[in-house]
Amino acid sequence: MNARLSAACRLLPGVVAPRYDRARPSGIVHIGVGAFHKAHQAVYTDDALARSGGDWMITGVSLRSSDVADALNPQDGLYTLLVRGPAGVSARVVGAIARVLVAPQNPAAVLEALAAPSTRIVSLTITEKGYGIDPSTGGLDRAHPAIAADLSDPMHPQGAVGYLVEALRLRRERGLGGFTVLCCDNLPGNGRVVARLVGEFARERDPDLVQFIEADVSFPSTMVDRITPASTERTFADAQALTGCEDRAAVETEPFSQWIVEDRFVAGRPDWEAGGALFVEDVAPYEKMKLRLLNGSHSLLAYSGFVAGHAFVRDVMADADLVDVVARHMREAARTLAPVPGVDLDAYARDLRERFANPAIAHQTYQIAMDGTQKLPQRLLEPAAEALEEGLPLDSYAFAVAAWMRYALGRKEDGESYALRDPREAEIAARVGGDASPAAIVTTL
Ligand code: CS2
Repeated sequence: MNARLSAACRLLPGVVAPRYDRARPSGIVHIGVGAFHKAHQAVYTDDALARSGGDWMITGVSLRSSDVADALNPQDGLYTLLVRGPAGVSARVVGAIARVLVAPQNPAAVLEALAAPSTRIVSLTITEKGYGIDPSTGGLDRAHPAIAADLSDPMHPQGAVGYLVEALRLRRERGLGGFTVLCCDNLPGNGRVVARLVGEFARERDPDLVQFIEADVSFPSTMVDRITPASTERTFADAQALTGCEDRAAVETEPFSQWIVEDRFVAGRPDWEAGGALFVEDVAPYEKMKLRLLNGSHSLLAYSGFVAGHAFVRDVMADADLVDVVARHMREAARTLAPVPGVDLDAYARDLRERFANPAIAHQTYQIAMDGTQKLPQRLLEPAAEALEEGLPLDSYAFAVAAWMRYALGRKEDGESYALRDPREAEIAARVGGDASPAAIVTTL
């Protein structure tokens, strides 16, 4: 039997692994250490540490489950990154994550990590629903479970915004500076969104804290992109075969990777250019392009593909009818965009279709279909509203939203039911549960 991956496990010859000093302090606390973080920001940080060093190891935080910590901590934070392209698979071991803390098990350790003098960046991938955004105002949703709990007991936070504000209060009390908050979720103006939530939450607590945040904390927006399916037993088996070490924390992803970041860091940052990150003044045009062309088409093909019986994105891309629908959507969505610096949108759309069709990546339509109520507004409804205003065709948005509505019924053609996996699932089920007609479903949703 192979030894478990750790600093002590002997890797097969040729496997790239960290050679920098992993005992250096953590400059980054990352909240939401899922597969996407491990295939994206942690890899850029691994590259930065390898090229330029610095005190930029990552302390991971899980706000809910202990699964990632249980897999990564026994491996000294090491894991295999499998990159699957049409031509084959490659493996490398990533070392940027020092350890993972589980907030419900040890909330004090999480606050101490966030308030540590060495912490200079707090990054987040907690998905759209993790923030507590009121969709009608863009501000704080006081009815969001974590926001409500944290407003009533702010010194014992449970959610990301509550943790950020309590950590900043501690830093100010201790005479420390602030940190950069780096939201890496697929939300338009993601930095601004989080700045507003943190500001509104802090105002409830202490006006002086608001001043401290305005002066000492920055919230750059970012566009992040790398298709990362959930790991499976096959991921773990392939990682072991390629590295020689058993790895229960391996992740797999595509060759493509993109990170565009606004360069506003109050306390420095790693040399993420080493991994190919691009630093710009204004990330908005790139963000819109990605949300509308990639994520909008993804949602369209996930709902229509799932209800048509396709398990994976690549299967949808092999369905001649749906491929045309996806191509049309990209064309229509591109018409809502202003020119994007340095990007040829036709080539971008063509590359996207190639990425979706990657035969080596098994990306479940059901994974992308998750949390539709949190994703549709920025992916489909905003561009649709703009298209309406401009007199552009609406067919593609209508089709995509109709596919979501069909999906939201929660049962397949043969009657088999499935969970929507959406924070508003109960509300949706209560509305469309009966024998409603299509017209009634459209009205109610
Ligand atoms: C996908 C994204 O699951 C989803 O909703 O659209 O996770 C997508 O794969 C990434 O944004 C790609 O960068």
